[in-house]
Amino acid sequence: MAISWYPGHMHKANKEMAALIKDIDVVIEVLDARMPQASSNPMLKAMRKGKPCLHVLNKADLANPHITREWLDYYNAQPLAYAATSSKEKRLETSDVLFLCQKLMRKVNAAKPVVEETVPTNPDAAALRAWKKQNHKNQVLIVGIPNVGKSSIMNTLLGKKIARTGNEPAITKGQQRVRLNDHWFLVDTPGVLWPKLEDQTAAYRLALSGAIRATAMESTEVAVFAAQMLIDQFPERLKERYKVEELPADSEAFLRDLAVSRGCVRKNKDIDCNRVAELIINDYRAGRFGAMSLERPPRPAQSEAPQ
Ligand SMILES: Nc1nc2c(ncn2[C@@H]2O[C@H](COP(=O)(O)OP(=O)(O)OP(=O)(O)O)[C@@H](O)[C@H]2O)c(=O)[nH]1
Ligand SMILES: [Mg+2]
Repeated sequence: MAISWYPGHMHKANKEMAALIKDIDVVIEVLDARMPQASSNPMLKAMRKGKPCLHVLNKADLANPHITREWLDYYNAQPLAYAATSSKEKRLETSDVLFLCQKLMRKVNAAKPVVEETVPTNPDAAALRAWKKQNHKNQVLIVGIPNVGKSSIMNTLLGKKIARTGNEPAITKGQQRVRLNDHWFLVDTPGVLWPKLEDQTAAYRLALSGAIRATAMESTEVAVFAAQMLIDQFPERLKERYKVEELPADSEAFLRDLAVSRGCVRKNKDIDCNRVAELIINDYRAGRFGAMSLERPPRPAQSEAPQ
């Protein structure tokens, strides 16, 4: 079954974000550190064009730190962008975010053509302009896919629990604007996906991460995807977690064996496919296979590679 989840509330949230973005100074794009590419929303990318962006690789505790470093270098090399990590153990610091946002705004201003200020002849207009300049509040928009940790980051930055968080997608229902300090405001937004998830491998990664509502995916298919990915890329972690000596090459055979060994069997001895699917999906989401990254940043084209 092709995975797709774009309910009405996301369409509405996207429209509201598009309307707001012109008044935004910096966009914080929260990404899943295990899968920054799959969790980067192409619609948001198009929407924020020209706006400086701080890419936050969240849930870094669940990703391979060496690969996360590669992603940081990848984003830091992009124009009008910086990157930072945030994890359960080491949350993003407010001072770091303010420092990076200010650096981004200086970059934007440096890139702007110098325009001679026209002196308004009307003294009221001059006063209004000066007042507006003095009282301009910078706004940071926090965006990202569902369940990636946007509201958790906002709460950390504010030092108190203002936004509701939870381990399921679509917890945040509407925009929430709060004051960070005298000069900066933060706007939390509902998690959004895009109408068609063209890359279905990426869609399965998103489903496995918890970005897709359970009713919009077939958990048994996501479990088969997870098992195959673990057999192919992390076989030792899989053996260690479930205490098995040998792995079958086939993910469905693996899940059948796992169901039997973990008691995911009905009274009539049939395998309880949903229970075993939940088991492996929850183990992945909780990081019980250890920290693992599913994606590496794209390599620079041959001609751009350093000699
Ligand atoms: N392991 C880990 N979990 C995290 C981290 N940050 C947030 N979480 C968990 O991720 C889940 C989702 O967090 P939220 O902050 O509600 O995510 P959100 O992006 O606001 O979600 P929506 O509002 O539903 O789009 C919660 O269970 C958090 O505890 C992190 O750095 N590491
Ligand atoms: Mg939220």
